[in-house]
Amino acid sequence: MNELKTGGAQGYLRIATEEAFITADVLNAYKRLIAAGVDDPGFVSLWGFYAGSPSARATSIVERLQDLDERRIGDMDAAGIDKAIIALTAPGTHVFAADEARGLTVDANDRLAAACGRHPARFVGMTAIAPQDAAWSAKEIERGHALGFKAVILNGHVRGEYTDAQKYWPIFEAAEALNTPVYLHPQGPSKGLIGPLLERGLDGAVFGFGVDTGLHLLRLIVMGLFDRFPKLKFIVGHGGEALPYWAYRLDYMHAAGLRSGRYYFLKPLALPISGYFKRNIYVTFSGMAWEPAIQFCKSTLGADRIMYAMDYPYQYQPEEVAARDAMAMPLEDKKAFFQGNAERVFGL
Ligand code: 1DF
Ligand code: MN
Repeated sequence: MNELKTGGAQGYLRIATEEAFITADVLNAYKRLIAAGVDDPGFVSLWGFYAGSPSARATSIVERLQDLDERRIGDMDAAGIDKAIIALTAPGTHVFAADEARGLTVDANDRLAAACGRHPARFVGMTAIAPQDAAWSAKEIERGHALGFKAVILNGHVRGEYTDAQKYWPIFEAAEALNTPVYLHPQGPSKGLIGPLLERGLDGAVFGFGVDTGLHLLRLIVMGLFDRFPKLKFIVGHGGEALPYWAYRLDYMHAAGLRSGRYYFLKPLALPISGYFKRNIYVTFSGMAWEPAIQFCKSTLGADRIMYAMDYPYQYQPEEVAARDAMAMPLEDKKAFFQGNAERVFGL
């Protein structure tokens, strides 16, 4: 295996688009929430592990999440990552009451902006929000944009509520107006969804994250989010959280459901469900270093809609970078995957 280097000798720079960090304050607030017995089993499963386990996986990830300087850049250098697009880790501040969430969110954004200022060639930030307060979040998206952030991180459901409720739509209105993409990132499944997943240890990144996030995005689509905001850009990780593979059946059965009047509350959409994947949605391959899945999305969505991500520090595997360098793909498409699409979609 060739040594991985930054600098683009392979014909493209590598931009990693779903990279995570945490502040000490958010980490401590997670610990307090768990100690207080919060009734959110997905959150308790996830952060009860990372903030509480003595395992090497948990301790090394929590250490790396908190570093926005030499350690992270050293890891990027060792894996040949030129640029990291960094966001507050899941579930962000979505789990807190609104006032606490606002304060932690501002501080996290300020710290990330300072880190991007220290390492402007290596780090790009996403704006964290507190969707509990959508009007405030719309303003924070504007502030983040002014700070130089290139996307908004939406860390999944909001204390069990999905963001297709109209009260959340000021967030999407602001993102569309600034032409800044919304990255819909997983967290533990909502309390209403998690039961049978948690029983078998399937609630986390192994499967439950994708179930919850794919469901969330589908809810937004069928509620007409992208008809209301036709220029809104969404990014979804992990190969599209399985939805591209489902596209045919989603289109067929959604149309059949509409035609038959089975669901009185569903309104017709301007496009089939898969149409939004070709107009509004971009897919990254965080945690999905698997060429057949990447080639499938390239052939069904297009070479201009798929992007590289590592999911640092949760899946820091330099050999996965090398495997994707080696994909059977024309250099032009590989460059789009690793670099060009991220530059265009995030507006770097
Ligand atoms: C995990 C995976 C955690 C991802 C994450 O954030 C995360 C994990 C809390 O393995 O527990 O972002 N991921 O995106 O796959
Ligand atoms: Mn992630």
